[in-house]
Amino acid sequence: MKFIHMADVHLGVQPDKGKRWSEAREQEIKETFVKVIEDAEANQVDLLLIAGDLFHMPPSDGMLRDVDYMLSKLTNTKTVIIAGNHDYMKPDSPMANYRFSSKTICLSADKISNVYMKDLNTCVTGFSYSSKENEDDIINHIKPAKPGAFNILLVHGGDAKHCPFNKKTLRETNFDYVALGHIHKPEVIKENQVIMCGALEPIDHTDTGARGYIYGEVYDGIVKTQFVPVAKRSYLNLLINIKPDHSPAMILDLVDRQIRNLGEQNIYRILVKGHNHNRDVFDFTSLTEKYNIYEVVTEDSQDDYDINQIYQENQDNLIGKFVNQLSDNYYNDEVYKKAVHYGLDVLLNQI
Ligand SMILES: [Mn+2]
Repeated sequence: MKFIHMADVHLGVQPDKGKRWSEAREQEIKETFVKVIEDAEANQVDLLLIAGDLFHMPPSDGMLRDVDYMLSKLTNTKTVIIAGNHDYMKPDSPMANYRFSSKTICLSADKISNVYMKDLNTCVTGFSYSSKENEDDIINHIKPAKPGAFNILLVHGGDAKHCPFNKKTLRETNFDYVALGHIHKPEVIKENQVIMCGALEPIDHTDTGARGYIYGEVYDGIVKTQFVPVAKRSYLNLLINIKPDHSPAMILDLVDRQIRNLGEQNIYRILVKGHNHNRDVFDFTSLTEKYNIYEVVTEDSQDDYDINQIYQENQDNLIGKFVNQLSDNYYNDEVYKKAVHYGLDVLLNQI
């Protein structure tokens, strides 16, 4: 039995509203979803598991018809979906009443149910959300429904307000595979058995790193899984540490080079850290026009000097004498404060 496990596709989301890549991202998320369906077809996968938040909001009939049409291209694959906290399913919602023409089953809301596929001797147990939150620790208590079959648990959750679970309990599960969704960062909780697959595409700048889906194969009850990165872009944090001999032009060149190395398609946060010795002004406008830069965060550590500690450690030398002479007015006069910082920049860097 071959399966694909994905989650948190968030169809319909427009990430980073107002940024120039925002609309392209909405489209890319759809394209990547289609890519997974193509992969499933190419590999003649038996089962496609979608562990919640396929849609960014409760889907309309039109959105469901679109997805149903895409899934109907699968000749060999059955799809099992649950609704998550974003695409939750109220009893009167289009999703609760939709009849799929593809081989797709959406598990019902709130009450645990299961679907047994005789040809695959596989049973999927799980439930959909009917509202934005579900604080039950239900996951810790669900048991496999079909002894002798390959039992899969399909669940959306993992924080206090969304089906909290205990990782230790999950590691001792009697399910043969636990397909988790909700947390956008992928995590293998137990190798080949309990996996948070992560979002299919990153949705915001906190979703750093590679994203994709889990591909699994089961032979004689033994599961082997692998992460398949398919996201078209990543969010990356670029940490730039300023050194005393850096100039603004050098820093800009360095960032430019790093972005070209890491991929111009990616979306960057530039974090400029360290002590800005020369009080340089960094203007990233030229790079912001050229690349996808979410934001530039400059954190000058010029106030990091601990004057008391520096004095204690340097009482016998020039640094201690210097601090001592100017310390009386350090906290109440900005000019003195600056003078001490400029002086320490020079003195401390000579040691
Ligand atoms: Mn979610």
